[in-house]
Amino acid sequence: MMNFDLNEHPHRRYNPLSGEYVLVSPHRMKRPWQGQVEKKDETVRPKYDPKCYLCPGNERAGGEKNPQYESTYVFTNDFAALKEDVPSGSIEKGNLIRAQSEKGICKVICFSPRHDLTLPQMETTAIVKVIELWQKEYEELGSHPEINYVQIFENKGQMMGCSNPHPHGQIWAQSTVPLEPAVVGKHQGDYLQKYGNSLLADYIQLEQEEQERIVLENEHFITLVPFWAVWPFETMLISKRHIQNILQFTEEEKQAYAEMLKQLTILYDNLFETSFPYSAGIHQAPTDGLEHKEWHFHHHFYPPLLRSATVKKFMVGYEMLGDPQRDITAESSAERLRSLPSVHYKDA
Ligand code: H2U
Repeated sequence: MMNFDLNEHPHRRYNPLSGEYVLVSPHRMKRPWQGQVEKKDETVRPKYDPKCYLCPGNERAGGEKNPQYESTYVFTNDFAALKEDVPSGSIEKGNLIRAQSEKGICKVICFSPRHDLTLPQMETTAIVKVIELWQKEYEELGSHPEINYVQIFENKGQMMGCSNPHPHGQIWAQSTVPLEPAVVGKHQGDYLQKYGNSLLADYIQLEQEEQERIVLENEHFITLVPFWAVWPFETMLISKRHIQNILQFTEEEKQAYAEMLKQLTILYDNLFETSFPYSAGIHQAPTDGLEHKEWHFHHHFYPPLLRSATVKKFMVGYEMLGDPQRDITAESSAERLRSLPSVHYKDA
């Protein structure tokens, strides 16, 4: 009988943050690359678009006018999914029908006044301003007595349902901790209690020993394709220091975080020479007033692309009914990302 080999044989990988599994089928894609590569995306967008609802000075759908902002700009979402003025209440019928009202605040953050830029093309100093706005919003929203969790995220690209190419992200803050962070918090808590250490601090150490899945590393942060990644080029950017939230960054860490966000998004754009779509977001401690020592700051990137600028991975069939599945291994994806040029293809 042959020995089990992660690069040869179908296997299930465990995600210690979520408790879920991913089915990996490396035999279906032994070579790191099989698909076509699209031509470079040479689309040029204007610096200012008079029809864009996020550009400075323009009117939004709700009738309000954006100021002539010069770096970042935040406003309350005109079509907010969560609202503050919701009556408290719940409905229960039998053992099976249950609902409870949910209070919250949704905001939109413009990363830059420039309509034509995205994070990889912005200066690091401008990305620092975005981080500072994330900090301000996490603190302010989190200080509301009825806001117990603040989700900062970015949907980039039409493929991810993003309605406007102007560089922007969103924040949804609410009274309940939603399922993903609740589960991740629980697993980090169980780990801390059992082993006396941060789950992600121990994981970083393992990855540094193995040197197989690391994509980028600087003094304060590490970006890797997690062993249990589901999306073909999924990554996690993790703070080396065991901190619970974005407010605990030192000035140096803030700078290093901005640099890594820029470097990572350049690699992504260079992979298929296109403005790389993704959903990305920060997972950090709830804002319910408790200490949450178990939490370790990290930023997820979930990009849908698989083979080229247009061919994405579908989460269908077995994946909707069984477990998520991938062919290309996390190790091959990390190797591909690592080997890409560090200069954006549009500047090369
Ligand atoms: P996307 O990043 O998913 O495209 O979302 C943009 C958000 O901007 C979306 O949530 C909001 C939408 O509700 N929006 C406004 O708040 N005002 C507008 O004038 C248009 C869009």
